[in-house]
Amino acid sequence: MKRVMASISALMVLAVLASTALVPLAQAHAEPQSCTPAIDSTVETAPDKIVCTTTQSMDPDASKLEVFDASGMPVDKGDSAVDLNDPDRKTISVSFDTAKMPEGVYTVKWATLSTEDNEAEEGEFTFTIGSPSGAQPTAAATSAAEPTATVAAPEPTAAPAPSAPATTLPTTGAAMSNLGFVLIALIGLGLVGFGLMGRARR
Ligand SMILES: [Cu+2]
Repeated sequence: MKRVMASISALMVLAVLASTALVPLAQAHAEPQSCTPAIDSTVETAPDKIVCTTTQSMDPDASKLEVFDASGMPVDKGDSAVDLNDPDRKTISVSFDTAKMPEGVYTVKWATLSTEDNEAEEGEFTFTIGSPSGAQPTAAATSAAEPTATVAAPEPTAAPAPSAPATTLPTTGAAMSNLGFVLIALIGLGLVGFGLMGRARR
């Protein structure tokens, strides 16, 4: 009987390890994965566009990028489009009116509809135009002095809010797929347990 218990607890440990290993496999909607300019990066001059690849395929009619300066003014040309030349539909871009883009922090707001799991998701990230160190605080201070600063003020607080569901939702998804796995593992466990008990009785 001791051996049976030992086998069962060993299997339990295996089940837990296996379900933990599955977590990274749970993809999180059609979220920007890598962009040019890169998410949170600092570039020296205004790029003529931003291009992002996403974790899942997008519905071209329900996915877009919009880019705003620190005062909340749009700086993109409103031509956001999913690249139809990418058969995976995982590339999206929007071009910039670079005349509107001095040094400063720019917010990219994205909204996507995944054609893989039919889930809509949105969020935002920033990139900065300026010299790699020191220039950003100056740029921020300059725009803060403008009367439009009140519009810009909610921006930083708004940033964590949209990303909060983004981090919670995949976790729920992962938890659910783990639950499924754990159930299967438990059923397997029960079968093995019965088998061992049967053998032990003989
Ligand atoms: Cu999803």
